[in-house]
Order: sequence, then structure tokens, then C-alpha cells
Amino acid sequence: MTKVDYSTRGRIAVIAFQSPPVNSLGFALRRDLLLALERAVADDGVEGVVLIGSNATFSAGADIREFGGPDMRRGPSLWTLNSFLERMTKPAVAAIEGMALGGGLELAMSCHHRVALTNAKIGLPEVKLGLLPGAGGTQRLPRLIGVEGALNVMLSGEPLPVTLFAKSPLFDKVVESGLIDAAVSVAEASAAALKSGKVLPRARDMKVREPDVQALCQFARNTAKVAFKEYPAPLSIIDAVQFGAENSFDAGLAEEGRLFKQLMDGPVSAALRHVFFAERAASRIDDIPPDIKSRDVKSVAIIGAGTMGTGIAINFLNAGIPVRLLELNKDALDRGVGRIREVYEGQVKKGKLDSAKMESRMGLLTPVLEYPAIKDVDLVIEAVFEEMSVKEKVFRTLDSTVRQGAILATNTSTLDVNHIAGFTSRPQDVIGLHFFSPANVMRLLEVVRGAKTTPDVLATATTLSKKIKKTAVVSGVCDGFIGNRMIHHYSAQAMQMINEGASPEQIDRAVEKFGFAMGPFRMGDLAGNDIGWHIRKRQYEEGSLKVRQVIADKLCELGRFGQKTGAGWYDYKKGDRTAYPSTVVSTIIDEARKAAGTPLRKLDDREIVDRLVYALVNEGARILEEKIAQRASDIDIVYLMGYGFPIWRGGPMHYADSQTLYEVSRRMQSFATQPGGDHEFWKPASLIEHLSAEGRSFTGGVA
Ligand code: T1G
Repeated sequence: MTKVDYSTRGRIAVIAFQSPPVNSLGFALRRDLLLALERAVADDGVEGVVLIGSNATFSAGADIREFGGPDMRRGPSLWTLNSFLERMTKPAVAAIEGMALGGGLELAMSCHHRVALTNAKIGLPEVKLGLLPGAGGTQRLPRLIGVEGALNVMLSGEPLPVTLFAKSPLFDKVVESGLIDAAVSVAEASAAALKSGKVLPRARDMKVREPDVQALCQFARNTAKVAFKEYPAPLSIIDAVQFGAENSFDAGLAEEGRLFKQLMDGPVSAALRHVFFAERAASRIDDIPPDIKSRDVKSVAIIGAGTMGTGIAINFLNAGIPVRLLELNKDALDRGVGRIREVYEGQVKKGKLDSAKMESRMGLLTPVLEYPAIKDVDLVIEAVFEEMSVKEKVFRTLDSTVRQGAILATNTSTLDVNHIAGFTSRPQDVIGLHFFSPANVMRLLEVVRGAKTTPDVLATATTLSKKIKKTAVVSGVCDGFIGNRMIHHYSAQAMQMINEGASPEQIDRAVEKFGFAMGPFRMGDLAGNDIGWHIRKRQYEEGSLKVRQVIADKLCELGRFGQKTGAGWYDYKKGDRTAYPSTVVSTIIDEARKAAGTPLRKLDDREIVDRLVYALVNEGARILEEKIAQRASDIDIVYLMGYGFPIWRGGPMHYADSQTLYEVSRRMQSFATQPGGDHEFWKPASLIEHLSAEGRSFTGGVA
């Protein structure tokens, strides 16, 4: 909870504050800080003030949870606090350890002096939230460290070591230890200087040093326009800096405020703030106590040395966890080990990894050819062929070989985890860990809880995911879990639109213009069309897929699996990944259309995008209703981190909210009634109807 302590060291007031965990400057902390500062100003026995975080960090900035709500404007605002600090007639010193980010650094820059511990970090990460530093950062930082340095800090948004700025006016002192003593001595020296007629140093009184700010800002603008095409904040940052450098400080502050409000009210910042919290909420499991004890995972075995198995292994090797890679076939095992070494060698070549680190990681890898060699590990992850009979063999063997208490995980992307757990005598220890290919690159990890998976196994999986730098999203058991179940309907709509008259190129282009990294057909050619084909054949057999994907099946029957076979939905030239429209494919499409007799029509991009995105939304709503996903923001994380959904749109569920569920529902109903429309699928999920009727949204609280 928020606490501000007031004490004195000689004639210096020390204001120690905290608002765990990161001292975000919410209303209560702003209010209590101002009260303490007013007390110091009124106290004749006090000549100066030190501000210090009392929990080993300064502040992570404004409280993002307040944005869009009443507390953000509840006085004193950060602007009021900073202005009070700057106008104080007694020296104020910010003592920085841990982090001073965003509004936290702006508070410090409003002080007359700053002292930091060597290992502290500073930054202005607002750009990552689609914002700009809106409490004076765009005006004070350029005056303290120069425009070029300030733009780098603000456009990168990264926390940076204070040592980078130790020689600049940003810091009076950077010390290895004794932060509070150093800060108090700076305050005393400043008070003494004041008595001898010196004025208090204020960032607002400094001049921007660079001679040609306009050219500098134009260069930054040209870069930002390309690098951050869909993001308005970087350009606003540059505009605020340039305006402030070319006009008075107060005019600059006003312009900063205007631009800040513009960004705050815009859709991109709303999306990025949603993602910030969504990412952190994903690892919370609502129905198990947060303090449940996880099991220790000190050793891991991976079954299967194929692309997925080796990719998964790399995650654990990177985290310093020993891996036993099991493959029954020696050549396949050697190839797998070679693949892992190849990945590391590639990183060494690019300078991303030093060779000593590569060897130490390789040193943690033990290739094995038989199950007894993995009997004492803490966690086993199988990444064998996606066939239930193969999984059965593996899990029966694991059950009879591996020690009790070990966690047995399957990397299946769609198969029933409960069924797999049933092959063992310990279903409580079985869980799904669905990695996304390439497994050592994609940050998403679907943690699939079986009906009998115990809470501590679930907690272990989510804790471990952080250790291997994955964002875990918990899913219940259903065909395709969260991501693949939704993408199935996305793909079905894409195929249906081919039948109705759209081309693969048009569909890909439309959705890539919307912001997807890749459209469905280019994605299929990249991932391999045979993967979907394999799943469809199983679903045809099970009867769970009624509508045959005639065109897609035909391509696969011809071996057109995509880039890996030189042809898929598009044609490819050797060594060239460019997707060329294919006459073979267009002929197959024409034949299928004739056979189906579907009346052809022209589809516009808007319909293409809405049918693809709202297919995700409708199935996502059903996944929420069935409690397969815990919350709508989890579904957004799955799509942002696993399927290339544009982050500046916040994910499918957030995007639907931004269009209002009322409009989304009407659009779905229009798809149901158009010629060839899938009435059953396009009936809006009851959750959508329910929320829309109440004027609510997915991410503003699920019914
Ligand atoms: N406001 C509210 N909550 C915050 C927060 C913030 N600024 N920063 C972190 N949290 C919560 C977070 O949600 C999580 O909560 C917990 O703290 C631990 O965070 C006017 C407008 C500081 C580097 O953008 O970058 O100032 O999930 O899991 O990995 O110009 O948090 O436990 O309930 O991330 O150790 C600018 C954002 C705000 C900093 C720590 N500041 N935070 O990372 O822990 S806008 C930021 C971070 C602003 C002014 C503008 C990181 C971190 P829960 P965590 P971490």
C-alpha cells in the first residue's frame, strides 16, 4: 500500500515513498507526496528536500491503471506535482535506485538535482503504450541531455543504465553506494549555494544545445515514418521535442499536453495499454491460489528430435536447464543435435551469442537413445508425430519408466489432452505445453490443463514459462485449444471466400493491409499446407468437419505443401521466398467453383477482413462461454503472440470491442444471410448478444 514517510537529516527533509510493487504515481501517492513537499516548504528548519523510493526503486511512472478513469485527473496531477517541485525555493533532490521510468523520471527531472546508484536505470517507455512523456519529459530531457540523446531515449522506450548519462546535467552524482548520504550532501551544498546568491538549477531554464534541431527532427521523423508506420506516438514525440526547442518552455509544455491527450484518446494507445495488462494477466490462474507451491524443474527430457523437439529444447538450454533429448533413431538424434548447434552457430555468427555461451548451452544437452536414460527427470515434454497412436505409445512408456512426481507434458497442437492423460496411471501429472513453431522463437505457450491436471502442475507450467521467456496462456481441452480452434474458422472463411469469387492473393493482400503479418494462404505456404491437411483428414474421419475443403485438399494431393515443396497456393522459385500467383491453382479453383455451382460475386476488402477477423471473434466468444479460455484478453495474447495479429489493434477481442459488439453482431448476422452464408457459424455467440445488449465489452468484463 501507498506510504510516504517524512523525516529529517540535519536541515534536509527526506521524503521516502512507496506504492508497491513499482511505486506507480497513482492519485494517493501524488496527493501524499505533495502534502510532504508542502510540509518541507513550510518547515523553517528545513533547507532542502530529498525524494527517495523506500522499496529499492524510484518509480515506474504514472499509474497506467488510472488511464481513462477519474483518478488520472484527480488532483494533484503529475503536472501539478512537477510544477510545484520546480518552483520550490528550497532545493529538491531525487535519489534514484532501481528504476525511474516515465512519469517517475519526469518527477525526478522536475527536481533541481538528481543522484543515482550506478546500477539504476532510467527510461521514458511511454512510446510502448502509444503515448509520449506527458509530464514535461519531451521538454526537460532535451534540455538536460540534448535533443538527439533525448529522442533516442523516448523513441526506444527502453530502460537505460544511468551511467550513460553520468556526465550530463541529468545527474549531479552517480554513486556505487550511499545513495541517501550522497543525495543529502547535494541538497546541503545546493542550499549553501543558494544562500551565497546562486539560483536553483532548473531544466526549464536550460537551452537546447543542438544547432540544427529541425534537421535532426526531420531525420528522426523520416525514420519513424517507416519503422513505426502504424504508430502515431513516435511522430508526436518528435513534434513535441521540436516545438519545445523552437518555442518557449511553457509553450512546449502546452503543445506536449495537447499531443499527449490526442494520443491518449486514440485507438492505438488503448490497444497497447490493453496488451500491457493482458500480457501480465495471462499468467494468473483464477481458480487456483496465487501462492500455490510449484514443483522444482531442474532437469527436462524432450521426446523427439524433430523441428519442434529441438526448438523446445533450445528454450530450456537458454534458461540453463539441462536437457536430455531422446530419439530412438540414432541418425535422427544426431540430426537433432546438429540442428540445435546450427541455431546457436547462427546466433554466434550474427553476434547475438558468444561462442563460450554456445558451448555452455550445448554442454547442458545430453542426447539419449532409450527411455531409462530419462527416468529421473522432473519434466518430460513429448514432441512426437501428431497421431494419437504414437502419443499413446510414448505416454504408456513414460508412465512405466519415469519417476513418480515428474510432470508429463504433451506438445500436441490439437489432440485431446485428457485422452492422452488416460494412457497413464497419473493423469494428475499430465499437462499440455503447446509450443508454436519455431518453438525457440515464438513467445506464446498454450498451457493446456486436463480435467485431472493438479493445480501445482499448472502453477509449475506457468512459472516455468516465465523462466524460458514464454508468455503462457492457460487453455482448457477442446479441438485446437484456443488458437487453432479459432484459426480453423478463420481458414474456413478464407476458403469459402475463394469459392465465392475472391482469389488467394486478394484475401492475403486485404488482411495484410489490415495489419496481419501474413495472410492465410501465404501463412499456409510458409507453415506447410500438409499440417492443416493432416488435421482435416482426421476431422473428416471423426465427422467433426462437415464441409470438405476441396481446393485445399486437391493442392495437397498434388503435393503442393507450400514453400518447402516449391509450390502451394502460390508458385515459388528456387532460393526465392516470393509468392507468385499460380495458374495451376487458379485452374483448380475454377474447376472447383464450377463443380460447386456457387454463384460468383465480387468481394471487397472490408468484407474479407470482417469475415476473417469476426470469425476469430465469434469462435473466441464461444471459447469464453465454454470456459476454455479464462478471459478475453488471454485470447488476444494468443493471437498477438502466436498468429501475427497486429499489436496496434490489441487482438481480435479488443478489436471487436473497439468496433462495439453491437456492430460486430449486426455484421455477423449480415454474413449469415448473404448467398452461401454459413447460418450456423455466423449466428453471433450468445455472449456477444448478452454483452451487446448491456452495452458492455469483452475486455471490460465478461458476463
Ligand atoms: N502502472 C501501473 N501498474 C504497473 C506499472 C504502471 N506504470 N508498471 C508496472 N505495473 C504493474 C504490472 O502491471 C504488474 O502488476 C506489476 O506492476 C509488476 O510489473 C505522464 C503517462 C517497471 C519494468 O510504461 O515497464 O508515466 O500483474 O510484471 O517485469 O509521462 O512493469 O503484478 O498485478 O512488469 O519487474 C510509463 C511500465 C507509464 C512502465 C517492471 N511507465 N512498467 O517489470 O514487473 S505512463 C511504464 C514496466 C507515464 C507520464 C506517462 C515494468 C517494469 P501485476 P511487471 P517487471
